[in-house]
Amino acid sequence: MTIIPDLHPRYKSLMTRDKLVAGVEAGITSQQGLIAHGRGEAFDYLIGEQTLKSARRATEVAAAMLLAAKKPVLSVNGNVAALVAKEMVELSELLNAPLEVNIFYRTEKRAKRIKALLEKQGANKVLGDLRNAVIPGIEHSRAKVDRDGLYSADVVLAPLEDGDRCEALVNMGKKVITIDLNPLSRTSKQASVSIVDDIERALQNLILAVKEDKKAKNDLAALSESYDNNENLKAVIKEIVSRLKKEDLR
Ligand code: PTJ
Repeated sequence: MTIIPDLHPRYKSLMTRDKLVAGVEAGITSQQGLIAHGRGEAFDYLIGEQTLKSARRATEVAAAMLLAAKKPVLSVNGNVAALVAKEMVELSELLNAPLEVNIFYRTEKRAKRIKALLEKQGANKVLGDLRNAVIPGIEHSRAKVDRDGLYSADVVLAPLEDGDRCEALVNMGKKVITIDLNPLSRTSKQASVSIVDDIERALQNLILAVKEDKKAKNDLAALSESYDNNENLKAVIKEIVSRLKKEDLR
């Protein structure tokens, strides 16, 4: 791992890159995951590396939806495992929801390593081994999931998800919550709730929102019923544009 001085102006971003490189070296993250992260970073620059108001709103709705779910399931891929394994385990405990390893560039070795990492962080229910059910409408190997997990879930948290699979899950009648820095991605447009934020910031905020909702006993149904994802994505773009207009480019 590179030694990065903590006074470096890009300290946080460089540390995150190092976590992903370590993920690749440990056989947890795919090489393509590094490229995907680069795309995310570019959007984070436009956003100003902060949580937008619209992302906060989506996060609050996501928390309410997950708490009101009968069978929530949290999907984990190689980037998510490298960056927020501990937080995904905490969220899974708070919601009493299983984690399911579900990866795009599938190898059995990588899936096993992700599962082992989650268990090392304290997870006691990690699905994704059985893959005894198929999501209709997508090509076979990516369609395989656990019958007791993603297949039968009513609400799915699928961060950094691929657009086709997001659409297929929505077509099955599920509510899909995604975390994706690109507000224009197919995933962001297909999802029921798109949190346009960095995965590390989003997970921290989501955990806080779930804890607050649990304490406050808010009207969870009302929170998510009044939400329109398309309108919220438009609000994201407005916030980005108005930020860029104010940016001093000299
Ligand atoms: O581990 P695997 O095999 O499941 O592969 C995982 C990746 C992410 C490589 C795979 O799902 C993939 O190729 O994803 P895409 O289609 O490139 O989409 C990833 C999306 O996540 C892009 O729209 C990025 O902008 C976004 N993204 C990347 N890094 C972050 C992010 N969003 C939030 N936080 C990030 N740190």
